[in-house]
Amino acid sequence: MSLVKIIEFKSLGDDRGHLVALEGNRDVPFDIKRVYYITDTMKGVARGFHAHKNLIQVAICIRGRCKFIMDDGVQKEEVLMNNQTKGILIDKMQWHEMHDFSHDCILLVLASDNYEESDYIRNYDDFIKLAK
Ligand code: T46
Repeated sequence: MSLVKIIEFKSLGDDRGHLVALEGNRDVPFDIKRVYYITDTMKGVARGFHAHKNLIQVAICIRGRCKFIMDDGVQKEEVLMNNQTKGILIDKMQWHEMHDFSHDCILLVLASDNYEESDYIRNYDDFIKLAK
C-alpha cells in the first residue's frame, strides 16, 4: 500500500478562473485549526526534515511546484506536488521533507492543531526509534 495519500479537491472554476474551497471534516479529514503558507523559498533550499507526534496536515501547492519525500520509517516515497486541486496528507509519524521548490511555489498547509514545538520530532534517529 502506498504511504503517500493524495486528496483530490473539486475545482469550482469556470470561465472566470479557478476556485477551490476546502472545509474541515469534509475536504480534509480533520477540523482545521491553523493555516500557514510557505513562499519565496530560496533556490536549493529544502525544508521539513521532521515528523509530528500527533499533528495531521494537508499541504497543497497552490502555485508552482515542489517535491515531497514521505517516510514512515519503513518505506520512503517521493511525490511531485504541482496542482492546486491535490493535497498531500501529512499524517502523524510521517517523516517529511520538501525539496526542489520552484521560485513561484506557494505551499499552503492546513493543520489539525495549533503550533506546538514539542509535537515535532526533528532528529531522524529518534524518529526511527519511535516509529518502530
Ligand atoms: C511541517 C512542514 C510541512 C511557528 O512559529 N508557527 C507555525 O505555525 C509554523 C508552521 C512554524 N513556526 C516557526 C517554527 C520555526 O521557528 O517558524 C519557523 C520555521 O518552521 P520550520 O522550520 O518548522 O518550517 P518547515 O518548513 O521545516 O516545516 C513546516 C512546519 O513547521 C511543519 O509543521 O509539517 O512545514
